[in-house]
Amino acid sequence: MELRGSHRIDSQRFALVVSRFNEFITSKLLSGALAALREHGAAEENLTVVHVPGAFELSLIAKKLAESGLYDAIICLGCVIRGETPHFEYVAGESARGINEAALSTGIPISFGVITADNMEQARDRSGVGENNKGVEAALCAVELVNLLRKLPEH
Ligand code: INI
Repeated sequence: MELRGSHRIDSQRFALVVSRFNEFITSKLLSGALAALREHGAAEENLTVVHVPGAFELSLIAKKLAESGLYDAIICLGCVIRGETPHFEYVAGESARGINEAALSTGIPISFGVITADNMEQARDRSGVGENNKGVEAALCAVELVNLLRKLPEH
């Protein structure tokens, strides 16, 4: 047996949590993610966008949204830049840890669309138009996991 999740969207509901810190970059992640979801069939009423201050706050809100039972997947979007962040390791590390913990404890896919870059140039490169956009990647990852979970054998 081989199982794969497709990128087809029918009635799946998504919440996107996006941080304001480095908004110049995160706004591009958000538009990339929304465009990808719409392209694959998402209806407007099934898309919710929630804004948080920074990448550190993504996981708490993602967890609350996952626990609500209103969403099939959560997409977290943020940008942490090493050059401008003395506590880079804490913010980036805790953001990743918290997001994964929220996914594991709720059983709801929560994708990690957080750029962790050494400088602004790298961050720009990862938030471009099309596939070079971490928001697009995180959105498609969430769709794939929702569809894969639907196929997993029940136990
Ligand atoms: N938050 C980010 O999303 N990216 C950063 O680069 C960043 N820097 O540079 O510090 C950042 N800090 C804020 C952090 O996410 C929290 O909002 C803050 O510490 C309050 O909890």
